[in-house]
Amino acid sequence: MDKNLIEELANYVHHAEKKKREITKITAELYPELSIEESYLIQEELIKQKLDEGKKIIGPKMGITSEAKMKQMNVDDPIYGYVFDYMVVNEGDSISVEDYIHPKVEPEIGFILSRDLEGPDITPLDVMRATEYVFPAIEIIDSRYENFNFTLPDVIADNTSAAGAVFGTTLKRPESLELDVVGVTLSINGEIKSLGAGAAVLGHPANSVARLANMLAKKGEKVKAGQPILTGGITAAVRLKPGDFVSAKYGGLGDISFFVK
Ligand code: OOG
Ligand code: MG
Repeated sequence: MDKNLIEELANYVHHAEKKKREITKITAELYPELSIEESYLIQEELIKQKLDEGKKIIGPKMGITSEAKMKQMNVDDPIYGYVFDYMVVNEGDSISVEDYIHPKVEPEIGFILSRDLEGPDITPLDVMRATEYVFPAIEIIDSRYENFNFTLPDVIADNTSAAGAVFGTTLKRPESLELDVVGVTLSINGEIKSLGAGAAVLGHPANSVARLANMLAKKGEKVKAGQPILTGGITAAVRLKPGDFVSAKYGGLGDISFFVK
């Protein structure tokens, strides 16, 4: 794929994010033959543009790791992207829908490693051994594509819809919980909108981190110690509107909440 085209397509999604205006997916007309490998090249260029603007990577995120997400988005393979500093929302704060295109939220389980993990043969056990803490999180996703409609290469090029993250402050040692049976409820204005358990994420969220390490190894990269890692939405994502009070409650991992203006 030509370097100019990679740049042009990265600009296309980057501009949509900045202008908060939805765009037609890349595979619709611009470049229907976009492959997975090419889409990660566009994502890399997009990340580089953000870094060049002084934005900082907070940590990696996995996406499409649960059946609920695969069904909702009509795509079927785990993918990764990056959460940046400007996306972080503090617990108890407010967000404004005007700062996004059509934001949705999804509950996730996060990991922080005490040492780097370098694929290609990382196992979930390696992940558990290298994990310092697990924590609860709510991811705010905001596909830049019309109606959240995309193919796998489209969403990879769009940094996997990354737009916001609320990191919960309950840090637990991984062996103190059975992460696969940690339950979560996601409520809007006190009404439960979705629920699930850690096992929804590839059987166990540690599998998601192992998968991330093994995917990054193809690029000669690793999962770094100290960065918060999002393992993917446990449930289908829920659309936000002004006036919403969002709260997620986790078995043994505390609660997270924030307001929407
Ligand atoms: C893509 C992002 C997926 C997850 O946790 O599955 C994701 C999307 O659904 O727009 O972050
Ligand atoms: Mg997510």
